[in-house]
Amino acid sequence: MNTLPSAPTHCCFCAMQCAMELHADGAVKPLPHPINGGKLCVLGLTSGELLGHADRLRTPLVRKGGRLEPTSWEEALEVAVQGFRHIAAEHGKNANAVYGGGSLSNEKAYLLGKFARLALGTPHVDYNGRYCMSAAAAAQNLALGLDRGLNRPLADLPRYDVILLVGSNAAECLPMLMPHLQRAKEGGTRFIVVDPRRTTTANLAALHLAPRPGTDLALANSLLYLLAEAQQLDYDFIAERTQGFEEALRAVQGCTAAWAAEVCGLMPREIEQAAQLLASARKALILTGRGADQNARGVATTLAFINLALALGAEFGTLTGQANGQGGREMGQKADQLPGYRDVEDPADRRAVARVWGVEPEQLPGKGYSAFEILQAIARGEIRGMLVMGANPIPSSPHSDWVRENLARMDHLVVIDSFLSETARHAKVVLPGALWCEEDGTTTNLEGRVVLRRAVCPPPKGARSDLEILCALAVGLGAGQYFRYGSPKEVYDELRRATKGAKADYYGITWERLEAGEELFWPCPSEDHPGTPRPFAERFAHADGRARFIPTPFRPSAEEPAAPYPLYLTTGRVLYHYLTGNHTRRLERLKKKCPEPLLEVHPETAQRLGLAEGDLAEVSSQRASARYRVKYNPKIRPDTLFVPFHWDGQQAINRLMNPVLDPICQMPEFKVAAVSLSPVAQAEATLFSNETQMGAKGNPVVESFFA
Ligand SMILES: Nc1nc2c(c(=O)[nH]1)N[C@H]1C(S)=C(S)[C@@H](COP(=O)(O)OP(=O)(O)OC[C@H]3O[C@@H](n4cnc5c(=O)[nH]c(N)nc54)[C@H](O)[C@@H]3O)O[C@H]1N2
Ligand SMILES: Nc1nc2c(c(=O)[nH]1)N[C@H]1C(S)=C(S)[C@@H](COP(=O)(O)OP(=O)(O)OC[C@H]3O[C@@H](n4cnc5c(=O)[nH]c(N)nc54)[C@H](O)[C@@H]3O)O[C@H]1N2
Ligand code: SF4
Ligand SMILES: [Mo]
Repeated sequence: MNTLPSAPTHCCFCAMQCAMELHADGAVKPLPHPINGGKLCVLGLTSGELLGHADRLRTPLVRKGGRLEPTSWEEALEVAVQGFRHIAAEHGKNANAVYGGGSLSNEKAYLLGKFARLALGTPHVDYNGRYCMSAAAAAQNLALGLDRGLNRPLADLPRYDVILLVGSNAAECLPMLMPHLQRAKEGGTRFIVVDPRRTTTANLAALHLAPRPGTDLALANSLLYLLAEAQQLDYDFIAERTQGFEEALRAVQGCTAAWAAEVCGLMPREIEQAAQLLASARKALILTGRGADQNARGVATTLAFINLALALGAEFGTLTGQANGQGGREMGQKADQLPGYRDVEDPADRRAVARVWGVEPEQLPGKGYSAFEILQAIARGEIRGMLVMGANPIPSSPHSDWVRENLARMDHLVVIDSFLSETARHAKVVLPGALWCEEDGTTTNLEGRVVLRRAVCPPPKGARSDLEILCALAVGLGAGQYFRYGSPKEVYDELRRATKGAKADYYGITWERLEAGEELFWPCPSEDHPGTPRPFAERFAHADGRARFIPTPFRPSAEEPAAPYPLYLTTGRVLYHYLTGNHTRRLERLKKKCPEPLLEVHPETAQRLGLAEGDLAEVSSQRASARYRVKYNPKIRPDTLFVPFHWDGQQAINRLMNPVLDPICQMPEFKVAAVSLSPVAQAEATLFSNETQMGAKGNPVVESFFA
């Protein structure tokens, strides 16, 4: 491993992938770079504190007599391997599964997919991106022929004179995107922001619409209808670059402003104003975030906004969230995909990957279950063993009490993580892995730009690099011949070859070009190719070069508020914490800023129920109840509550969420549930916690080795 006392790298948190210099002592300095212009947000600035953190896992753990006990690497790997072997022998290879993550580098994601298919021989490999980008990814694939997120460089943003931002709180979630958006605004771009809350991001907006959660589809359909009625579409663009317009238009007939206003809880005038603003644009851009796609109609909703963009001759992009959310979904850790976005059921794609892996195509399993379907198969007893790497599915999945029960009960759960996550607490084997800066690697940011993260130090004594761990497990499973690598670069070189000629072609993006600081966007088919910053500039990625309109008739949410659950609950993020908080809840600076999840509620709603700011309130859905301190937010819809999902234990908001899935991409409905709200008597006010697994305190199992 090539390590230095300090190294140029990129942040471990969001999909911006800001450039930074990291020192082995944890000091962080922003680097000048087109992504972040020499600045970092508070998460990036704090990230170095993960290095040398006291809670770091420094020895493998194996469950003995119900407790996780420290043990040797030899024993832990043996127990991990024997568990998978035993399950395969008793119940078949398909009874094992792999659950990956979008924080993993391209090399780790690639090797994890290969591990599932060749070492475990199971089709069931999927990842947390299923909960994140899968709706927008599926929609872009269907409509544009390719999913490459934002599909343009950040520097292009000021080119648009109107930007419609749907369900994205960039100010807290992609903080370093804000300077790009601000620059656009200063140059005259007018923003329309669609969010049930008037967030800091919405301060950009010339027009803010606050629809009911889960109703964006009705809004998009109505905007298309109104603009078509007013003959304000780009008919040349529709004729030259698309197909299927007439049918899509038929599907929105009757979607008047009055109808959409009724469905969305808006004023007809607000929808008409949005239509007029869009019509006034020479060039508009529509961008979607998780507010638009994390619901059981996420694909249809994203498609409806793509239809709108195509009809206007405007452009469309979606904002990826996780550090390597983009690369992570291209490298073959998805149930239906092989590296390079290859189709696991397409014979030519299978042959291409099998050739690089040195196996027969028949050896590659077919399509497996998606993330939540894996959890359902565990509940049925069909899947009995699982390797988790780069995810924390207990707190991040809907109906999480049910998920926890099933994972705790399964025969064999193995987790590779650098900190003991909620999921790891229920494992049979925990293997201490590396942080992002302890192993060289590449990621692909929200623009589709590939960046190189250099290791600044090796993993601490007792922990190992994730790549090394996967290779050791593969050896134990009898597949060692396919897992011989001397460095992350060797994995990357194989990955380039496996994606050669595929949609997400990395072949021309060599490690050396990245080291030399070249700005490279995939696809990049050869070493002298400049890469593709704007894949749809000339043609879309379908064989005929045309984008597809796809009809998107409106469907309501699975759960609508009605007595005894009269309010909407929606969920999302705050600036100071990241996803399930397994990293950020351990960082003092961030914890101090934001020690617990707050329930955002409109003051009118709160006062009607006798709730003052800071009071403890109970939120209940059909599935569970949880208690939070009340935060007045006069900028949220009075019929809607908002709770961030970064915490665990009793305050894990996913205990309440509805596990209904989008039929096309299997995205859960994270943005809509029907709930009730009530005050909690003072006497009961201490009966909750959000920190079941943090640190050594109060956890007898880990005290022995965290001391
Ligand atoms: N600080 C921080 N940054 C992060 C993350 C983090 O956890 N913390 N996570 C990263 C990841 S993985 C992701 S995917 C991104 C997510 O980034 P965003 O998509 O910006 O994040 P969210 O907060 O989930 O949702 C965005 C907004 O959607 C709104 N919303 C809720 N329901 C609806 C709805 O039905 N319709 C509409 N239009 N809006 C709705 C919420 O009020 C919220 O303001 O952030 C990334 N960056
Ligand atoms: N209610 C609700 N639920 C949601 C969402 C929401 O908006 N609302 N958003 C969803 C979204 S967008 C997402 S992306 C998911 C995220 O869901 P999860 O992926 O399940 O949550 P993370 O916190 O990202 O878990 C990552 C784990 O991997 C570990 N890790 C990080 N990097 C590495 C690495 O390089 N190697 C190894 N071995 N481990 C690593 C971390 O320590 C952490 O424990 O949550 C989803 N769940
Ligand atoms: S914007 Fe994202 S990538 Fe940049 S420093 Fe903040 S969390 Fe890290
Ligand atoms: Mo995400």
